[in-house]
Amino acid sequence: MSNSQGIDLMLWNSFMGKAYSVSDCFKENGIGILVRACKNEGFNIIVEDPARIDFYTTFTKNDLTPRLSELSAHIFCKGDIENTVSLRREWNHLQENLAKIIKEKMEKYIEGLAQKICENNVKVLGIKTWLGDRFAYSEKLAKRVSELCPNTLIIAGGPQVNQFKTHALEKSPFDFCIDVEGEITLTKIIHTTREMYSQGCAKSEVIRKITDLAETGEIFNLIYKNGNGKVKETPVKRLSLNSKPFPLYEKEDGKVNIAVINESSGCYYGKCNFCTHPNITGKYQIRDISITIEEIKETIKKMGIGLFRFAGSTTPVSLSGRIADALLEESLHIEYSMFIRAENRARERIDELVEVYEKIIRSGLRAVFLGVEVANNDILSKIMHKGNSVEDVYFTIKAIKQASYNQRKHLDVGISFIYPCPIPSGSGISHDQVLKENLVFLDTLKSENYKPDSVLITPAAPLPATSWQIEHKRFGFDVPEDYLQIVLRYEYELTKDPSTWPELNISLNGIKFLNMLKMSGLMEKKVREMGYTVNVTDEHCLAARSAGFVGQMGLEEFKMKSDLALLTTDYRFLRDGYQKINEYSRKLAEKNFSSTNKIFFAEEKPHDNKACSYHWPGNIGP
Ligand code: B12
Ligand code: SF4
Repeated sequence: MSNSQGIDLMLWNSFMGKAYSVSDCFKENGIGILVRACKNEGFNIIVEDPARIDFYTTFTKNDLTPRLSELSAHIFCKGDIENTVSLRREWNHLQENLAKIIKEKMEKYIEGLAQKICENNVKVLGIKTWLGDRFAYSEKLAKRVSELCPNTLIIAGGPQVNQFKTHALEKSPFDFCIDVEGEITLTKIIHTTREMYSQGCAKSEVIRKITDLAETGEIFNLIYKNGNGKVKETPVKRLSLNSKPFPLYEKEDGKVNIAVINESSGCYYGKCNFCTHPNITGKYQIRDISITIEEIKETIKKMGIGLFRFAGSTTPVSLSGRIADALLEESLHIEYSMFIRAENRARERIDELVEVYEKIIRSGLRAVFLGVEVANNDILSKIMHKGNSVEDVYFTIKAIKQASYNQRKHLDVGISFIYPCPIPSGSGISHDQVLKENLVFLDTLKSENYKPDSVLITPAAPLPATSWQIEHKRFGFDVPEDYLQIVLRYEYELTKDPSTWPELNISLNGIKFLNMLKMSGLMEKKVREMGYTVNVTDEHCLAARSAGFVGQMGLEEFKMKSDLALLTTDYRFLRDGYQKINEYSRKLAEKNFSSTNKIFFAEEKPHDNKACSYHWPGNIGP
């Protein structure tokens, strides 16, 4: 059967039946970029992106929600100690039932989606894969589509493929995976598929043709199975960040109006033994500042968005300082957050750092997130290979906080620790000592009035292609044979008590994973007792502040209510919060449309969504 009519591509943002994190519904720049690239090629495409609060609300609606909300108020808010044991039992029971309900809904959803793919005669199904259950459901959809519509080519890409590379195809029912970025390879495959289907070829011939292209080195970034079923990957070629298309967003798409900007990609350091980011993003790149500013301006002007998140894994102060210069020069009003890394020689450079950060804050920076990992120099250098000392981290945090005080503008600093972590052999350092040093570090910052706004703690785990994974024995990890296949589908929910997480059959120096989780939980408890807020990232801070939650109490309230919304599936708090964020983002954007501002265009009124709905970017559906 040939497949020459119909939709060229359906792009599905994989989903697991309910919201996972507050940031799920932010604008999707990765999909937006692929949509732009496909539209430029003239393809007929459909985007299925369930990460929208309205969709979540109707999809997840179930009879357990009211009772879960009631229970959560007793267990988590009122601290109803007397009844907590029995209430918790009921809570856990309902959570199990909820999981079953969600699973049934997902099965129906997958079936419906597969039917839709058939009815629309979709030539290529592209899946943006994420971790855990979302990966497992991506596989389920792929399997069902290949049964129902054997002529649809199934291609997976996105963060989970970027992280697991060939392992993502080894035991999965996709036809191909695309590594790192999809613009070139995906469009090439769609062209080939279109052409071959128009000549009446079958999918098996298309697969053979693409495999031949891979074997002869004519297609990059492709993960495929050769004639013997062996999974291979062609060399990875990256587009220069400057030539990457701007994302094409649908106007009223029900997403949260915080837009991601590719000011850089990856990490300029990229040598930490535990970190998977360099593997996910490939070679580090900085984009020309003029292009970054152009994208920000377009997003303000055409989408009415004033809130941004930088995509780089660590934006160095040398880059953010120059971006700030350009933002200030153009008098752009935006607010944004980003990942950073402690600056080297921060003690000697403290005055310079305070000065640059003051400027960056004036340009709109409102939240940063950085890894401390551990407050012990021996471990930082020998185990983490972090390239920073504890002193660097301390003085970087101090500089940022001081700059924020000087500017009288609040900036949230989130930091993360890995505890428990591997320890250099023969060093005599104990986990208790590490815990103590971490707490002393936090206590010092607090007593000197440089207290970070949030602390995130996770246990060590060897992630794919990191030194911790490749040389796991050297670092004291014991992992099962099929470890990467297990982690590929491992589902954990940060909002849930780690003791309810599924067992991961790994250990660190004989400490089983569940006990490692308990150790992280202990550090978390102690950090809370010191008066710290825990487990909030920069993007969550940006969201909380934009939704009107101020001070530490405000952040705590936002965190607790959003966690409860995720746990109970009663999404009213998220829906209200997102509305406030969108309003705030729009107001920020409007500030740029005063008659004196350079990006003001008299003929357009971008703040009036209805008035300009015929403008860019239009609809992305076929
Ligand atoms: C910005 C960001 C987001 C944004 C924007 C989404 C985005 N673009 O991915 C928001 C805030 C929405 C987000 C949310 C989440 N994120 Co996030 N995010 C990032 C961050 C910082 C940058 C991503 C980025 O902008 N990359 C640039 C864009 C252009 O790349 P891209 O989206 O991957 O898309 C390209 C390719 O992957 C490929 N591609 C993508 N999809 C597809 C599909 C097909 C078919 C093909 C062929 C190719 C392809 O082509 C695209 C264009 O070049 C990264 C860390 C980092 N520095 O990389 C984490 C990261 C990707 N996020 C991560 C996670 C875990 C999440 C969340 C699950 C929750 C969380 N924060 O913990 C949610 C899930 C969202 C959802 N819908 O369910 C993990 C991913 C781990 C994993 N293996 O899944 C990362 C790596 C951070 C980390 N923990 O280390 N995130
Ligand atoms: S942990 Fe941070 S500094 Fe280290 S390689 Fe990863 S992104 Fe870069």
